[in-house]
Amino acid sequence: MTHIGIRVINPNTARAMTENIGRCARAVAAPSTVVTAVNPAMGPESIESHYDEALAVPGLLAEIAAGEAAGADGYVIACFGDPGLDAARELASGPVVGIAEAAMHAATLVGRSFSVVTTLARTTGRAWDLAARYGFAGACRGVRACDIPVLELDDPSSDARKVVTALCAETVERDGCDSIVLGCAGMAPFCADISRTVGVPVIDGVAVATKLVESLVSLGLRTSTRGEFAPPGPKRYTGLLRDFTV
Ligand code: 2AL
Repeated sequence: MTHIGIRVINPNTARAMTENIGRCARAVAAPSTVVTAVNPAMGPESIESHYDEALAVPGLLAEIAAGEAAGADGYVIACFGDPGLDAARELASGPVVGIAEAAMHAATLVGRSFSVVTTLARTTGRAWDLAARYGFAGACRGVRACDIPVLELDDPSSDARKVVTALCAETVERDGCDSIVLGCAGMAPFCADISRTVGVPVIDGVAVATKLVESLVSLGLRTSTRGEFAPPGPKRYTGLLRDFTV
């Protein structure tokens, strides 16, 4: 059997978070799948605003280009805002799946409704936008914020795991949702613990996106290049972005 190479891209520059994301992806990948977890060399250390998200995208696209050069079969964008997803699809020859779209699709396969539990309150608008974009606004019962910054999720001295678990349990009660979608890649290591506590499916987009990319690659399915997702045309890029000329 041939190996499937999946590049899981954490679009922030926090290396420890990238390692955790890689572990969670490898835990669900088939034995014959090779997961390479990477993060950009430039950009924000965490993505918690529209500004962070916009400035994370060039580094993310550089990682897609590096993956193409290395022969990657597919990609996961491991940040819940799904930053740069459409642009990544224009560059990549294999499938690209964002963790928010993966998790929301999975949620609607295992129940009628879901709520998202995310980090800072300021990111809740983005989660609602993505639910609408993917056609799941009617299934999304709520988006709740724990107000823990992304990098604190990764800090073993923080009580983040307890706080997020409690918020997930409270959200199931308050929203009456059939499942919980974890709204940050930094919550991926909490998924099994939270599942045991809350009594409804808890969905980590890193795991689902990894399995979806693996499935799409094994089915021979890749992003259509017929229209919108055709490779971008040649064009001069200047200044700091001069290396992004395709
Ligand atoms: C995220 C995420 O998944 N990674 C990151 O840096 N920020 N999402 C979020 N809602 O804060």
